[in-house]
Amino acid sequence: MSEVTGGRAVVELLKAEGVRYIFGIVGATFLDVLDALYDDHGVEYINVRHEQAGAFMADGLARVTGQPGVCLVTAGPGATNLLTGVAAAHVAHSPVVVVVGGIGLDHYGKDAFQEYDLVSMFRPVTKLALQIPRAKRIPELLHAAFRAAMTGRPGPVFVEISRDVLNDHIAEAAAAAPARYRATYPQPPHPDAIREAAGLVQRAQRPLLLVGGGVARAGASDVVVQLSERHSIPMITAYGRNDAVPNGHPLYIGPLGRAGSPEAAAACKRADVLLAAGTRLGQFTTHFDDRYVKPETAIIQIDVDSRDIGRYYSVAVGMQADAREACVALLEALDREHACASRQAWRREAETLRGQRQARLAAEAALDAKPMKPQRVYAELRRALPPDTIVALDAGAAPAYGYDRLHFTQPASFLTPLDLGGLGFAFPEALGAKLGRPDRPVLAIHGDGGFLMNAQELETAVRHRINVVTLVMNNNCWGSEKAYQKHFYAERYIGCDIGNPRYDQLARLFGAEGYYVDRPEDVGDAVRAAFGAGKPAVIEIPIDPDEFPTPVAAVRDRNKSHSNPVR
Ligand SMILES: Cc1ncc(C[n+]2csc(CCOP(=O)(O)OP(=O)(O)O)c2C)c(N)n1
Ligand SMILES: [Mg+2]
Repeated sequence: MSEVTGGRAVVELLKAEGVRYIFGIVGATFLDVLDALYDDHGVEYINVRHEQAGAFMADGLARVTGQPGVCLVTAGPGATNLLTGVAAAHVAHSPVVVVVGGIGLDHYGKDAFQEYDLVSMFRPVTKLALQIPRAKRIPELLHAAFRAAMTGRPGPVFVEISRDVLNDHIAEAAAAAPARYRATYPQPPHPDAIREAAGLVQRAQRPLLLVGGGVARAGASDVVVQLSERHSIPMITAYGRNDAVPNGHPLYIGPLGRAGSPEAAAACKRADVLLAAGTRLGQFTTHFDDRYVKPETAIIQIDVDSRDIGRYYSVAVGMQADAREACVALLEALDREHACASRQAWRREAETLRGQRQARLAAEAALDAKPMKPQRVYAELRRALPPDTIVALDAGAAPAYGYDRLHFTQPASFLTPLDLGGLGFAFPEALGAKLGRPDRPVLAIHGDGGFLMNAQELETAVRHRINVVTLVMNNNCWGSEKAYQKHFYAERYIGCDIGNPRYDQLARLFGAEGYYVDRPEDVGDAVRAAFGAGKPAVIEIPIDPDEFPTPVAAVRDRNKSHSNPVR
């Protein structure tokens, strides 16, 4: 029987999962995997300039495709550099699969060169972290990793394989198709839960759909829209999940949460039944208190993971199920047995709130301050961006205005750092997203501080021809944090002001395209030119350095809460 190296076996297993790209930086511990790619162009190694960016890329690809995003890096610093990106995947429930080439087997336990307990380091940010001790166990344990990453609520996994194990040989065997070793069908809801939920919705006077990332992941947006239309249930979205339903729909009010829309918050306060679909009701959506979600509101919570059902708010019905399966069943139950009232007054109320939001945002198109207000930048973007654009938004004050100001027409379009809130996320995330969806325009939105954290990936983008457009709103400061010192520390600014190169010029030095825009009427043209440039492009826009929203939560009690609504 013929044999293959452990490295080749890893490649075959990745290919059986449909993996097209692997992100990382070359290292001596996994050359047997790389060598297997030399003649095999089914998988491309995207050699990045910092492993953190590679992890964000894998996350971006996984978020827009639902497929595994794979990183392959070396032991020690190669792996530790990944941690922040893997944490981003963890909060986003992204199936990122980390493979680390480990040190030689003889050196484990000796504090050898680049030896760290990586399994322990990665355990808190993954669903499963393990070592593969022998070559013959590579198929079994990689299957375990993919099973964990891709089933239930997805998430990242970590696999360390010693260089000796990768170099060893195992019997050649065809890699099994995913359906042979893991569940590939979605989880249906319990019929009793559907009956109870349908009864509650039917009796409600002001039911409201709060739509989360689980809906987009389950491909349930269309069913949610049908539920909304057929049974007069207006829609709002969870924080950073604006793309879960088409924003142009007349029953969509806006996004709930910290930098979300006040109109969505008003609707949430009025709801008597909240149908929370595919959302864990996390901190940025709800603040974990009763400012939006009222104690008298009955909550129906649908989540594929029982861990978060009823965790922050007690529920009237807790339903563990795939969001699409649950919404289809609920729709059928409501259509069949529970003729809902037309709820004309509630529909009108929702439409009025939607109209108020649209008018508020439209008025920002008239802001003509120089340097520009970030709000005006978003008004121009709404006009210029193709409707199918994927947007990756960084942390920071200027990016955060986007939570309420960007419009989406389809799922898997809005990539945000979510509960990680990490800077430097958006540009590499956008690069991964573009590899996953080359057919769609992809835009990264950054402040000046966050962009320079991973700007080195301009070189990767140019070399691999990943044509993403990046917009940098430059206020020469760490604005989101400066806001605290402005409002609560009597403008005693420390650690907040920074200097920057001209980012349009920096982009050109890397071989990308660069634009500098300081007049609002030129934003649209620059965006269109950048998307047509045929290479990666950066647009720098100087913005008003004094425009920071007040950190609202902190105003209530500076000593108790330092949370910033726009971070
Ligand atoms: C990796 C990381 N380091 C630090 C922070 C804390 N932080 C949050 S927002 C922010 C300022 C961001 O500045 P910039 O990217 O220029 O955007 P701006 O707020 O100025 O619009 C900082 C330092 C963070 N969220 N992530
Ligand atoms: Mg800034």
